[in-house]
Amino acid sequence: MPDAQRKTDPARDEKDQQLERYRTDSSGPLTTETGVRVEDTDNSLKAGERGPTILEDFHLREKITHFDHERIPERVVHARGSGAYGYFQPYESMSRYTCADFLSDPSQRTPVFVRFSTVAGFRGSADTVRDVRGFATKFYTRHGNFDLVGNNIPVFFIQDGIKFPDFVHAVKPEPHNEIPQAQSAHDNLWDFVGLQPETTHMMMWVMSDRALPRSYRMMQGFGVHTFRFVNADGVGTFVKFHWKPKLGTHSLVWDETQKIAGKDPDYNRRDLWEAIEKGDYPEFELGVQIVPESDEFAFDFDLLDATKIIPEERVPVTPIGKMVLNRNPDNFFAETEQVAFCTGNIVPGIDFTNDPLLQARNFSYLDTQLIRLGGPNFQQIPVNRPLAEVSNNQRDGYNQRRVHRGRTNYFPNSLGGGCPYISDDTEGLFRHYQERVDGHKIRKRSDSFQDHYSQATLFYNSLADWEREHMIAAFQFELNKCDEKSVRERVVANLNNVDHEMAVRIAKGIGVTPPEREVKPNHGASSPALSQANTAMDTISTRKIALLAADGVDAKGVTALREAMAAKGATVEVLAPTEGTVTTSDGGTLEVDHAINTMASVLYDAVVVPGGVEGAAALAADGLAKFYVIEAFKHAKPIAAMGAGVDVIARLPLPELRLAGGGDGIVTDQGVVTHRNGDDREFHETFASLLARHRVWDRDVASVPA
Ligand code: HDE
Repeated sequence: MPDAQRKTDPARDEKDQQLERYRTDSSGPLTTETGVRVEDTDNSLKAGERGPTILEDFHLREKITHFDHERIPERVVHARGSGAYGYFQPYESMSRYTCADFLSDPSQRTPVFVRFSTVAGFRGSADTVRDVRGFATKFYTRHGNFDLVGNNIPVFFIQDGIKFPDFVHAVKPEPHNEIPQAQSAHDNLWDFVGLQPETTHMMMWVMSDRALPRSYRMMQGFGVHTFRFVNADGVGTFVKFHWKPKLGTHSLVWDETQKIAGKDPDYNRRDLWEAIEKGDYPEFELGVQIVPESDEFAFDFDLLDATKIIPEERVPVTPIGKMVLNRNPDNFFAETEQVAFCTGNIVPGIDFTNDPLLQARNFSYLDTQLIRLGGPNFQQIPVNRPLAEVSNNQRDGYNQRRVHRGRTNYFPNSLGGGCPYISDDTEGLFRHYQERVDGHKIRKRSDSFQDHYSQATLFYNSLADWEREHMIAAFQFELNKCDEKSVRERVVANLNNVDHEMAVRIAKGIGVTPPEREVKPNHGASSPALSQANTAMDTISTRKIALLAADGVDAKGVTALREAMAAKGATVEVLAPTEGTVTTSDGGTLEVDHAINTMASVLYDAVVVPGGVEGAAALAADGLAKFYVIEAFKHAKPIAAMGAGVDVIARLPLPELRLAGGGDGIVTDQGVVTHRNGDDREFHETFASLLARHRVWDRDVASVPA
């Protein structure tokens, strides 16, 4: 929403209104930070026109000093990210399980800020690397901020937070030469993985397509840990949080991600920003898996072990509300960079469990903000400020923005009227869940955390054939990047515990002797909910289609396709040799959206070759245009061709395809839909249904050059 419009919009939520107090626009004459107007900001104060600069130049000193201090330390993990505001609204009251206010009233909207991120790369690294994605949500509830700091993968690399520095050191660039950037494909990571079998389940997910999301709007989110709901009677229930994207969970392919990293390193960031600017607001449904405390030991894994999921077939995910992201931040640094998520930020009705990963996180996030944001007052930064009233005796410190009045800053006091006081009012009061704890102090992993393989096998068994192929190729790619043979061997030996046949295939692709024997038979169980083949595939909303055009293009077919796709929420962009317009076969003009060489097929979900004899002939002679189609084919994207555009496809070095001839109607083969008459509703529907399925996985792409 444009700024001016937003300021007058009555629907602005409370967080937006609160932020309004801090927004500032550039206006008026240029001044120093102390409000003194300056006459010149291009020339420093010098002793003579060609003389030395004088120390007295307060404007120069202030300007340069401020600039010198513009950077803050980037996040030690999740440095690269993008954020947006929105709201959360529950479907019905959850008061049976939790007294959380923001889950109690279906008419209540709670403002949120969400930050999506990659983990390993530095702040300026590319978006489309193979990595877990962070999915952190700050709910500005009436009873304080609740931060649900999750990932797009439901399990984690390690079981105990004390291993986190080791894991992060291993995955980050190697310390001697700071190579490679934002890549897990290097010796150190796989050395750690091979020696630390608890990473196995998570590594299966990271090698799957989950680590290559098409969009932040098309990935799931998970709280990962088992949390606790606590109701007004103090009764606790275990919960796992799930976010499900309305647009389905879809991924890119590996070759594509690597190319996008060069063509558009901001791919996911841009996608999120543009969708919100256009009014295509990303939507996610929040669901919970609810486990009564009496079932704490009913599973063959430990609920406190963050390397495990609760299969959805065992405990279904109950949808409890939806989140809509509808506003981009005004300033990246002020909001997205300075937002401070802390797992310790919980509200009445929600509590922790003894998951040792979660317990360590509760320490780490607060600690990291102190160094990152320069002291203990970071909750006063506008994006972090709660909407709930804040009142306590915490005082002073770097960047204190409050002007506390009065003479008392201690509790109890009588001189300050006893304020702030502890109230008897139970509304919005946080009470710790009264869990009985009894044990010896001991540094030991529970035996119930020792099975590192059953769920890795479950995940493998649950994948569709194409997902397995992608995962095996990913293991091979990453391990082939490891120079040390012993590292590759150890990883293969470990994977043999997951599935023998898989380990043999991976070994064969990385120059390692395949394991001879199966360690234990694959248990054969699967969980369909884990496969992306079973995600929502009923919409093409916000998908981007590249339409290649040259002078002589058939305008009628283009317009009809464009309108049909727009009606379903997708966008068709016209790419031509230059910006401006192309001449259509009927003598008109067609606006060009982008010069073909500034984009690439990897930045689109599908490619269309339109009709028009002259236009098609020009495309057939244009190497760049031809490459769009070949590459889209390689990446399993739907392709459509109309009229003479079909002849362009026919001449490309693609596997044998059935294409529409003169007398044929619509012909679809391997996701390539062709029709001699493009202006046809059924043709559009066929193309749209291919696009809704995201990719055409049963296509033969191995021999296609790209
Ligand atoms: Fe984090 N993690 N983490 N993490 N994490 C951080 O906090 C940490 C873990 C996650 O957009 C840091 O503010 C430890 C699991 C997200 O600002 C730091 C452990 C999950 C974000 C930190 C974990 C996450 C972070 C770095 C193991 C998914 C980005 C900067 C005990 C459930 C939040 C910061 C944002 C960020 C520590 C494990 C998700 C250092 C010690 C498990 C989404 O505090």
